Amino acid sequence: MPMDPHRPRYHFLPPHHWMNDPNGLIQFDGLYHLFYQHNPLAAEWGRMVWGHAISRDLVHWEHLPIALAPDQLCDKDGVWSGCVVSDGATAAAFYTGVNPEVQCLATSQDLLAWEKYAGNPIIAAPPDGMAVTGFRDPYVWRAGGLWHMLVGSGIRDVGGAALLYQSPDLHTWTYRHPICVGDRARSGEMWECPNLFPLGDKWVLMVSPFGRTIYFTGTYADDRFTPDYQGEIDLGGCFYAPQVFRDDDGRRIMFGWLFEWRDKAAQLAAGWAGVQSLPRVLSLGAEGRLHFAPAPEVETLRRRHTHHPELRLLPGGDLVPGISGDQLELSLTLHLRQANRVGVRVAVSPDGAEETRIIYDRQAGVIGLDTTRASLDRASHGDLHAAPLTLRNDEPLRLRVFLDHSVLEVYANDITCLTGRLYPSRSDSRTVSLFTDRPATATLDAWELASMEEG
Ligand code: DQQ
Repeated sequence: MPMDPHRPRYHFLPPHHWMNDPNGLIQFDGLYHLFYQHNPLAAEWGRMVWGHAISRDLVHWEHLPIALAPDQLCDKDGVWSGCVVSDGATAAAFYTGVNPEVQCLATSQDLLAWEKYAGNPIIAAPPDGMAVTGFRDPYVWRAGGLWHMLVGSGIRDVGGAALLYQSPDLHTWTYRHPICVGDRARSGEMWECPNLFPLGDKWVLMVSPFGRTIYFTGTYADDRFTPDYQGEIDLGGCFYAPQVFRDDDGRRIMFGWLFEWRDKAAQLAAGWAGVQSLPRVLSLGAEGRLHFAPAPEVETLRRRHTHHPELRLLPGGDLVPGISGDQLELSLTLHLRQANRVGVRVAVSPDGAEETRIIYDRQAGVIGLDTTRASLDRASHGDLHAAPLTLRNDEPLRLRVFLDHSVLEVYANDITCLTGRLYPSRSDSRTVSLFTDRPATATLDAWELASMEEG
C-alpha cells in the first residue's frame, strides 16, 4: 500500500480510526500512560472508549488494548473524558459515562485490566437546582487529606463553571460549590475538560469552551480560584481539550487533541482522524503568562542537521536555504532590524501554487499561520489564524516549527503557540523558504525528524 502522505509519523495517533481528547495522563511505575477518546470502529466520532498507549520517553509509544469501553448502564452510550490518579499501588480512573452525563470510577493495579466500580455512577446528577450547560470530564487530585474533583460545567446564560466535589475515599463524593464561574462573553458558557494545578507561585485553571482552550492564572485558596490573567493555550485553530499532568521530575506536561481540517469523507477514506500534539512543558512567565516548550525528549528524533549561522534576508524574493521535507524541525532566530513583515514558508511547491506561511507583523503585533493556500485539494479547509505577539525593541523573533506531514506546530518566543493542519495535494510541496519586507538576518537550524517507529 502506498504511504499515506498526510498521516503524521512522529505525533501520536492510534493505528486506525478516530481519536480525540487525551485522557488519564499519568506516569505510573516510571512509565508514561496516554489514554485517549477513541472510536475503534470508524474514523469518525461515535460510541467512545478509552484507547491506551505507553511510553518510556513521551515520544515513542506502544499501542495497548482498549482500557475502558461501555459495559455498564451508566456508560452505555460512551466512556467520555477523564483522568487517572494513583492511590498507593492502585490506579483510579474517573470518567464521564453517558447518557445522561454522570461521573464513574474504575480501578486497576496494572493500568491494563480495569474493574469498574459496581456502585457507579459515583456522581449521578448535577447539583440540584443548577441550570447546567453540561456535566463532564472529571479532574481529580489529592490535597489536605481529601480527594478533590472538578467537573466541567457551566451555568446557562451566565458562563462556564468548574464544580468542586470532595471525597475521603474516592467513592463517596459531596458537592461543595463552583471554584470559579466565568463570564459567558469572555470565556464561553460551557467549560469542557477542566485542569487545575500549581505552577511557580500561581495556580492555573485551564478549560475548553468549545473549539478553543483558555487558561487563567491566579490564586487558589479556601477551595476558590480567583483569576488574575486570562490567556490562550494555542491559537492555531485545531488544538483542543488538552490535559496536563505532573511527571516524576515535577514537570507539568500537556498533550492536546489536534483535530482534522478536511471533509468527513476524506477522513473516512483515510481511515484515521485526530492526532495528539507533541508533549509541551509548561512554565510560568512574567505577568502570569504561561510559557510553552516542546519536551526536550522530542530532540531524540533529530536526524540530518543543517546549520545556517547568518542568513541575509532581502525584500523582493524568498531566501531558499536548501531545506525541504515533510518531517522537519526548524529553529529560527530572526533579527528584524528595519523589517516589519517577516516569515517562513513551508511545504512550498516549485511553482508556489501550494504553500503554508508563518508571518510575523511587527506593527500589528501579530503572528499568523496561513494555510489558505496549503492545498489545491478542495476537501481540506485552510484558514488564517493569528495570535498577539509583541517583541521588545530589538528582541528577535524566535520560532520552533515542527512539520509532520499534515501537522504544523509553531512555538513563538515561548509564549505563543499556533498549531494547524495542512494537506498538500502535490508530492513536491516540500520546500522551506524565508521572506521579509526589509533587510533582516536570521540564524537557522533544521533537522529531519525520525518517525516514531524508527526507534
Ligand atoms: N470530548 C469528550 C467529552 C469532552 C469532549 C467526548 C471534548 O468528554 O467534553 O468525546 O472534546
